[in-house]
Amino acid sequence: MSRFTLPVSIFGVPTDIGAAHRGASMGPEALRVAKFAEKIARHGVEVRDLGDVAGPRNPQTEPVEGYRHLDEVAAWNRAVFETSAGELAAGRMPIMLGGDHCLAIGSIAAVAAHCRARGKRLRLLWMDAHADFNTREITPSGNIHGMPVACLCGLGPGVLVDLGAPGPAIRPDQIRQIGIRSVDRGEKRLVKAHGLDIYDMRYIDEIGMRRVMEEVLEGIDENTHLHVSFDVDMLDPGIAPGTGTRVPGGVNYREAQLMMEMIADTGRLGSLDVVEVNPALDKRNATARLAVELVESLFGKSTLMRD
Ligand code: EXY
Ligand code: MN
Ligand code: MN
Ligand code: MN
Repeated sequence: MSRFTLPVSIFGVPTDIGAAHRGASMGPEALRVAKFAEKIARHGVEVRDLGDVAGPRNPQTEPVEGYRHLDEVAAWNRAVFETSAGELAAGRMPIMLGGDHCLAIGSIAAVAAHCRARGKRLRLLWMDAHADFNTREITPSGNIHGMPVACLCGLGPGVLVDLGAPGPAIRPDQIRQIGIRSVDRGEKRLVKAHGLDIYDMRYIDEIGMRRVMEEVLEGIDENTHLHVSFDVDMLDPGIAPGTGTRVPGGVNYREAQLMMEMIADTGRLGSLDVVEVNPALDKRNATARLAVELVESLFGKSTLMRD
């Protein structure tokens, strides 16, 4: 039986509104085809699929004052916020199936508000090839999926920063970024200025994933809510080709499994995003299937050997 007491609610967010490549809008269905809900349920968790939230179509327009599709991104994120907040209030664990990574602004703003109201400590594990810490002044693309961490830390437009409550949803010291290997020039300066804790691929190579995860999970206690924001481009493109922003030299299969297993061991997972699965770029749904397998490990799949 699972050690997790929280029942799970999954919901899809079928949009690529914050991304450069079209196709992440099909991510929720690809994950469902890979039996996301059914496979988690095997680990003794009560799972409900709420279906998809709705939002505006992708107008595919050029950036305006540094942001592409800002109004549409805000509308989708409001819908994500409402859904996540509702499930958290009902005592359930929200799992967002993206969609692109801009949607984590809404899901994490909801988690931050929930933690503040209950006096819980929030720790955000940001699994990604990218730091996602651009602002309109420094973005090379205007794509808002390159900006969610900055927005959550208060650097961004009011419609996104103030989504849950006025001001930043989270402080940099609550965040750990893992798998990073592509950071833009201006973005590098900004992450340093804000003291983000980045476990990049070089650090993972040098000290190994076990020690990285020990550091990442250090200080977690029974009052901690862990939010995992899993951008599948953290994974090496050789095992996860189905994503729009592939960067060579990513996390390998066993490293990824170990990350999930060590998080499962804490028993503190409170909410999850699985984003940037793009079936249009995938091979036989391999990336969605791998994502589901990794999420199974987050729910204790591989702990059987140790019981
Ligand atoms: N840093 C680049 C940009 O801001 O355009 C690429 C961002 C890709 C973001 C993907 C979702 O993690
Ligand atoms: Mn990302
Ligand atoms: Mn990424
Ligand atoms: Mn560090």
